Amino acid sequence: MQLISRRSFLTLTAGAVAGVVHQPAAAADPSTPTLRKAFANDFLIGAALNTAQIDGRDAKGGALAASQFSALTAENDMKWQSIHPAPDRYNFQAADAYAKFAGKNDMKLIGHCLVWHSQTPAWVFQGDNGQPATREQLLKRMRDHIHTVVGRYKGKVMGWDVVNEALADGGSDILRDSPWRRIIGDDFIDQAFRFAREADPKAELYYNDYGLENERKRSNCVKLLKGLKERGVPITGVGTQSHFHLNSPPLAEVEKTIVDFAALKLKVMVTELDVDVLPSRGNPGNADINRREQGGDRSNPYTSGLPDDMQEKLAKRYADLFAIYLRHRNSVTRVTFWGLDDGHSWLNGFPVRGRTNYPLLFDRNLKPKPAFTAVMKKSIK
Ligand code: 9MR
Repeated sequence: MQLISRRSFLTLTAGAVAGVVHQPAAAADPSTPTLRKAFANDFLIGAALNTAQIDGRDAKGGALAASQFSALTAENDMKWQSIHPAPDRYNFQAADAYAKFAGKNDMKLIGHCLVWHSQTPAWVFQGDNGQPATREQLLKRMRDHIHTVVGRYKGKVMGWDVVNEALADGGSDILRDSPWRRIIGDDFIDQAFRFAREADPKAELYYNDYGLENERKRSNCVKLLKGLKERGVPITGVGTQSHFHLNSPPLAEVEKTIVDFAALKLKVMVTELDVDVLPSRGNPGNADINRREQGGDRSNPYTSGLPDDMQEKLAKRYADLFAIYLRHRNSVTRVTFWGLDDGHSWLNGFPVRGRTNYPLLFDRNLKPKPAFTAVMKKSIK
């Protein structure tokens, strides 16, 4: 871990850090404490970014991201529907811009994601004469897609979320009912990893999912991953998305999740970290994008700002989480936030549309929040 003297840390006022965002990335003051420097000897520290942040339209956001983070994930632009919208049409413009941005700013690029039940166009699963695709047709499509996309970014993408969210949230089956599974069979996961390995012999290959702090889902995940390893499927790591709330999941479950996966001799990554501070009706931890909750009078209480006591609760939650990540720094290879700042979080629209949420370390003006300071403090030995 990089040592930051207590004195230099204490001069880290909100203003000092905010100054970074008004500079182009390259001009950021090298002595300004940043997340990427603070955790440089522990794990990569990343953020999911959007197109405007990396192509120059949101220059302030881009500069903040480049100065603070050592890894980036495209929040949406490398998903199947974005990068391969029609059978014979790939759209690499945005993804190429991420690769360029990562190279220019010395950041590791994470590929998200290759095989997912969501954000995949309907044609992928369609066969001839209005019938569903056959197993052979869909395997060929999967292989072509993986070879084309992974092949293009060989040497540029450090690791791929090869299969995303294949586990069921309930019921008796381990795997989710998805068109991938229905058409190909349970081995669609093995096949995806093998195609990815063919396409890039060196990239890290991950299984990525949410809600793994839930004991049942975690033990199903352990079974799935053990099976992959036993069959010689080329998997390098597991991503625990970590879409959390202030009080759930319990810290003990967060820690157990890391320990259980590390025991499988897999790299463990926190891939989509955020902390929802708004009231929830139930199902916390279920990040299934298709889930919706009704709003109500009390569902959106902080439209004009997050009160100090809530800022402190969020800061404490993040400090507790980073204490765990640091305890397991030998197994945790990356911690990525799902978004750069509160204004750009998916949690403003999920599971209730149109709310004002505060789940990240930077506020809507890109200023560091008390949670940022709390996380930075954890890095001081
Ligand atoms: O944050 C993403 C949001 O902007 C998209 O609308 C949504 C659907 O593509 O996906 C969100 O990201 C998801 C990620 O890709 C997979 N894990 C859950 C994330 C939050 O839904």
